[in-house]
Amino acid sequence: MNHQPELYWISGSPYAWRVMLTLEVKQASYASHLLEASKGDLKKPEYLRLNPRGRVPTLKHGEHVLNESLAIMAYLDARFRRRRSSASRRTRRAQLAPDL
Ligand SMILES: N[C@@H](CCC(=O)N[C@@H](CS)C(=O)NCC(=O)O)C(=O)O
Repeated sequence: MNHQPELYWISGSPYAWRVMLTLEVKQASYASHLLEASKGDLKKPEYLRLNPRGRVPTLKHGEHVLNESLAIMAYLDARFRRRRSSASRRTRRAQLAPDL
């Protein structure tokens, strides 16, 4: 799947923060949709179609729509491999093949 994940969130939500942290750890680029609860964004019909409970976070990835931060984190962990830095790749290669 080539779609970029889309994250729906509101400012100050620790549930959204932990999903954002997971995306950062995975170095996954994503589209950010900052909603405003005070403007009623969470109760608008187009958002309720993504999350009938009218809460954040919601992650949309292609045809998959996920609610509940822990479920989203588990999904991201399964779908996105963490990219290794070139330094850690060199260390790993040295451990596996010290003569190279
Ligand atoms: N169990 C949910 C909790 C989500 C939740 O409570 N989100 C709050 C923000 S921290 C929310 O959307 N509140 C808006 C509302 O209840 O209207 C999760 O882990 O994702």
